[in-house]
Amino acid sequence: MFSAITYELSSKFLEEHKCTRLLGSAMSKKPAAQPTLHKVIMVGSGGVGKSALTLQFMYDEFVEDYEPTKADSYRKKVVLDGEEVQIDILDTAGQEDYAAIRDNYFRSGEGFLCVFSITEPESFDATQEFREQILRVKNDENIPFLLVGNKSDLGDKRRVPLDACRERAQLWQVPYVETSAKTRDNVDKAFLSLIRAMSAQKRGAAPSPDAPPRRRCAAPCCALV
Ligand SMILES: Nc1nc2c(ncn2[C@@H]2O[C@H](COP(=O)(O)OP(=O)(O)OP(=O)(O)O)[C@@H](O)[C@H]2O)c(=O)[nH]1
Ligand SMILES: [Mg+2]
Repeated sequence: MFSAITYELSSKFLEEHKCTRLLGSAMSKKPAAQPTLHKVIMVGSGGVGKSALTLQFMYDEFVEDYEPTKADSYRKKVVLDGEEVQIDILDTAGQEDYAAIRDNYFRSGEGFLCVFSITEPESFDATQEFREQILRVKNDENIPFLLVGNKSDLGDKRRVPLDACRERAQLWQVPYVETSAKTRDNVDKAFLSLIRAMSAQKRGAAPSPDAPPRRRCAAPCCALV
């Protein structure tokens, strides 16, 4: 067996003795690094399209039927900026009957897609409560978080003005993106922007250009629309 200690000692020895070819072969025995795991939670009122967005991102398909979710989890590997990462998505229930169990789900989340429907002002209002609950449970104002206005294909039924969405995102210092789970518009962008922010946070690096700077956010930088 090739233990980590053996590996370290032998690489050091070979390096000191300029045995580059042998060093290469010793290095190839290093166990492959596991891809970083990012835990994403879908939150938002019932019927806004959390499951439809998740299924579109996972399997490239749109589900017309509405079947309220209890809680479903998904796993997917993606290559983000040249690095393979693993994403766990927890698709939670928007229906009020399940509100009591949300705290437990939120606790395990490392990043949140907070979804409302641009056709339903009540679902936009509800994002306020979801945000508060997440901040309370996570106790971290800088938790990676994306505000998502879904059903952008239903522009003629729009009842939440774009300015109001941008204003809220600016107030919260989070990015805003409009998606359509039906046409797939901006679906990858929403998930990947969030994952990029989670990655940056884990590395302790500055957030990606997609994410607005914390605490000082000018209006245009908040919108990914
Ligand atoms: N036109 C249109 N319909 C959508 C879109 N996203 C979801 N829907 C429809 O809206 C309904 C509800 O979608 P779901 O994804 O099940 O909603 P949900 O947020 O998961 O709801 P809960 O599981 O109850 O929390 C379904 O009939 C979907 O087909 C969209 O982007 N455009
Ligand atoms: Mg659902």
